[in-house]
Amino acid sequence: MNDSLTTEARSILSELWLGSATKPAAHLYPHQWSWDSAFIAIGNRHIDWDRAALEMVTLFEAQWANGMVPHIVFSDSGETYFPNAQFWDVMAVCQYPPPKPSSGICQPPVHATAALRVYEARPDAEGLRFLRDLYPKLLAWHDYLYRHRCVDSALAEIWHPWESGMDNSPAWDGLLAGLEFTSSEVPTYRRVDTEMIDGDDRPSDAEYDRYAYLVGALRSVGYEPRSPEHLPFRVRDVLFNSALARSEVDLAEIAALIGIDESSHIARAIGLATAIDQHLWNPASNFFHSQDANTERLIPSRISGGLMALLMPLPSEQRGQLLQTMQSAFAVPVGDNGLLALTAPEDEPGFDAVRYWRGPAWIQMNWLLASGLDINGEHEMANRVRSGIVNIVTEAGFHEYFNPRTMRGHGTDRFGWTAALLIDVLSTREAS
Ligand code: 9WN
Repeated sequence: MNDSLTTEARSILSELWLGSATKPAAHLYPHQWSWDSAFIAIGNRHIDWDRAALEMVTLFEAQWANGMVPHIVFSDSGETYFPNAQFWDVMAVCQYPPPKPSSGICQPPVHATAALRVYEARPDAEGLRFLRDLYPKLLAWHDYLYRHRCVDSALAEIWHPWESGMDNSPAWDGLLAGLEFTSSEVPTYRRVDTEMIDGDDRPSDAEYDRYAYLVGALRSVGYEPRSPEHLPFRVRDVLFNSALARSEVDLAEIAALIGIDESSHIARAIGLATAIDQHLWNPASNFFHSQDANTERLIPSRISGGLMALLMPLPSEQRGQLLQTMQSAFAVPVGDNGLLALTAPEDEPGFDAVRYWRGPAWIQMNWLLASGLDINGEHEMANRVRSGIVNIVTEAGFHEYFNPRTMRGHGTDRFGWTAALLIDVLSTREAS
């Protein structure tokens, strides 16, 4: 293993440890985030198994009565973040107040995948106990998504760009521009992110107005809308649904390990994969696109979330077409035999090489991509993506995201999942 890189990654993860969970970054993200915790646990399992397990357990202690796992669980670090717990106000507006102060939305369901990986690092009685305790909670989380988010479709909907994890992706531009609201409908707020890092790396104020408006709309219905009319933003996202399909496959494996019939999980995974193929594949662009659930139209933007359909095995012709799009539009060579996928192609309307989610390469997206390539038997390409991850972190440090053309890091530094997934890539490479 590359010792100095691993030592640095370890010290980042220990700096970010909050006592029972990990914050994604000092100052900019001072609480626990849902999908960050899953990726951080995947890294921590190699260096501190107890922390990896506790990370997941802590996240699920914040699970809502309806099964939702909130995207932020607020810590009492006293640090400033917008939107804070008061802004979400979940304790006051939810029908069943959540167990801990949290946000009122969710993030991509990568948790069963993380739980299985954590177990694999400790496949003994302790590991099985961890799975046995978490299984009913993972099941309730997935049930929530089918019950509340699969509205008139086999595919789950997201109700806020933050739920995609790819917050200001160019894919959401058209929908956000089409929102109709008056300034009095935007709750009062003050951004703090741009006081900490370069505003050129972050979403614009106009986008933040829309994010705040959408939180206000969800808050006004206690975060449990009864009908689509209460939802100005409804998207059937490729990454979100592909992560859910993969998590169902992993939940099936977890079920089998603890002696529970896994067949319902397999059926759900196949149902999702079929729906992704039927509804989100566009043969004209040879790509998977997210769908506006209000109009049932595919969103024209090509973003790296579309590559995550690889998290389920694809038929060979479609796989070949998707990989061709990936290589021609997304892939950038990174150091010795490495490559990384951009979050959007350079000729995509709205592309920006440094603004987050509008072009730069993210480590967790590339880690998911490498997993998907392996699942589809494309091991050589998967290894190139993993080399890209190691090469860019070696060159540029542990940033939140990177411009692979300049080999420079952007956003915040000493970032949690960058450190964790670097450890995972180096450890699994060494083991194989
Ligand atoms: C809002 C924590 C999170 C990530 C998201 C990323 C960013 C938050 C923000 O940071 O979002 O959730 O304030 O910008 O977009 O994917 O989970 O790292």
